Parts: sequence; structure tokens; C-alpha cells
Amino acid sequence: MVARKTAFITGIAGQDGAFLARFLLEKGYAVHGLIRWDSYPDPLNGLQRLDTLGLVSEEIALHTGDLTDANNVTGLIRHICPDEIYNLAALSHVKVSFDTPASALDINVKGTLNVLDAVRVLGWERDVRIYQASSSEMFGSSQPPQNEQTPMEPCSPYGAAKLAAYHLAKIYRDSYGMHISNGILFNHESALRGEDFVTRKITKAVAVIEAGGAEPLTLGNLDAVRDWGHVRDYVEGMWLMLRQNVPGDYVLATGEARSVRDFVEQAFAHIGVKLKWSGRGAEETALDAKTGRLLVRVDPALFRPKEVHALLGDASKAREVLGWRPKIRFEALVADLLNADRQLLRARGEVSWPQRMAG
Ligand code: F7E
Repeated sequence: MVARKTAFITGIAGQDGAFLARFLLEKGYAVHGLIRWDSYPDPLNGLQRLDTLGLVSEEIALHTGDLTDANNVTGLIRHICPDEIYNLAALSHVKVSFDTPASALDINVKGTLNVLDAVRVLGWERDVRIYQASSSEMFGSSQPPQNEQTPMEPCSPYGAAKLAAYHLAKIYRDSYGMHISNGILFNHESALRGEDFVTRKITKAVAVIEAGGAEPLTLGNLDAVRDWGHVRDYVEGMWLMLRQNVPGDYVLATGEARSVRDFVEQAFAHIGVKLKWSGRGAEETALDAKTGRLLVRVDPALFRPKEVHALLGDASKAREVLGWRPKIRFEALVADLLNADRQLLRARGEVSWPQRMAG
């Protein structure tokens, strides 16, 4: 009989953590997760995602702790004795990292170091496989398409912190022979994405407008181009990286570049509304082409101090070595998020439903 593997997921209460937990449970793993002390009292921001996936149960062992506390991390890893660690905990909002750069470095760099060093200090370098959540934000202003060889020029404290953590992972791999892989993931979304990320912000606003909401959708930079995939595909890629005999670094991306404006158009198209764009930059607006009602406007307060203009991933290496292929394309992704937001509105009873859009 094959022994049951144990996985430890830091950041299990986040979007990726929740999907990965479900994926690993389905594979028969014993799953342990790290949550911050404040994840409990605030279910909306804390364990809501695990709850949505039906995972707040004895199936998962949740441990309260803090990634920035080295002794705490070492103690937890010693106690859990994991075969695999997925280090997903992070301050993950790029704009927030401009406001709290020290926290971004603390959690994203020191937190990663604490995980890597705990395994080294315990002398388990050959026993534990580690997945490090690296990010396409590390490419920053590098020309697209980006792959594992592309120079990294981060544009935010978040990107710089992720790059430092990426290098630490490589240094520990090369210095101590540890099985550590960096997943360089391009944007990946789901219905569990926080509403302060652009995809959920758009689909939630469109669902509200469809149900009779009066407020237009207010956004920052509409020209930003991203490579958006679905988190379901990406957690499989994380797991596949740890199945390899030799660790490595892999880009996971769809290879499809879309602007924020494209995402907005697609979401409104899904509810049967065609947009008419006019103006540029902070003056740009979109009206309902049929009724002339203002549906989208720009607020310069949502611009970032420095923007990553275009991210488009080349995931050839993951395709060839891991056999990884994303299955969910752009239209299906937008539909998935929007339909979930429609359902959520109905369930919360926040607006009357169904209701015709006011003209
Ligand atoms: O922004 C623009 C914004 O916040 C996407 C994280 O998971 O992916 C994510 O980082 C784009 C940016 O994600 C609004 O300026 C316009 O160009 O959804 P986002 P992100 O910054 O790309 C990477 C791979 C990560 O690793 C990160 O952890 O959309 N944008 N208007 C806006 N963005 C937001 N949030 N809100 C707006 O109103």
C-alpha cells in the first residue's frame, strides 16, 4: 500500500490555498494549512473560501501561526512532518504593496526564508519537497511574451519581494540540494478571488448593474494587458512541479493577452450589453451603446504609482516537461466569475432579482 502523503499549505485561506487544498484532498493527501490568528473571527475575509468549497471540516488540519515568526514556522513544520510544502502565503495585492512595502517584504521574503530555513535547520533537505509561489509580477517591465529566460524587472514592492523570494528558493535549492520549485504564475482567477482584484471587481459590478444597480463601474488603468487563466488549472501545475525527479522553475500561463478593457467588454457582453467607448486615459468612459447610460468610468486614484503594462506568458517548458495545459480559456473564465457573482447576489438578496436594467 502506498503511504498517504502529507501536504502543508501556507496561505490556505486564500484563493489558491483553498483550490489547492481541495485538489490535494481529492488526490488522497492529508492536508494541513497555516492560517493567521485573525482568519477565524472574520469569516468573510478568513475561512470563507474554504467554507465555500466545503472544506472547513476535520478533513483539513488548520494551524494558527505567523509566517514571519521563524520559531513558529519551524515548530509547525516539525510537528506536521510534511512530505510537501506549498508556500502560498503572501501579501498579494500589488497596489497595497506600494502602501505597505515593509509588510510586503516581511511576509513575502522573510516568510519564504523562514519556510526554507526551517527545512534546512531540521535536516530534512532530502525529505521535503517545496513549491514556492513566484509571480509574473517579477517580469515587470520586461517585453512580452515572458518565459523562464526573460530578464526580471519588477515594478512594485510586491514584484521585488517575490523576486527576492524566488532567488532565495533557487539559492537553497543549489546550496543544499533541496527539492524546491518556483511556479512563475501569471494572473489566475476564480469566483473565490478577492473583490479588490480587477476581475472580481468587474464581474461583481456587472452582476449588480444587471440586477438593477445604479452605480457605474469605476476602474483604474484600462490599458493594462494581462494573461488571465483559471486557478483550477494552476493548482494542478503546482502539484505537477513536485512530481518531477528534478526541481525547476516553470511559467504557468495561458498565452492569451487581454486588456482590462477587453475583460470589461466580455463581462458586459455576457449580460447582453454592448459598450460604446470614448475619451482617453482618466477621461475614458463606456456607455451602453443602446441606451447611452454611463456604465464605466475611470478614477485616477486607482492608478498605480508604477504600472506593469503587459504580461503574456510563454508556458512551453511547463507544456513539454510537466505535460501541463490550461483548459479554461478567457470567455469561460469571465463567464465563471460572472455567473458566480450573479448567484451570490441572489443568495445574499442584496438586490431584487431578476430586474430589468434601468435605461
Ligand atoms: O490588477 C488594473 C491594474 O489587481 C490587474 C495578483 O494575484 O496577479 C495579480 O496582480 C490589472 C493591473 O492584479 C483596477 O492596474 C485597473 O494592471 O487584478 P489586479 P495584478 O496586479 O496583475 C499577479 C500575477 C500576482 O502575483 C498578484 O499577487 O488591472 N486595474 N483598474 C485595476 N486593478 C485593481 N485591482 N482594481 C482596479 O480598479
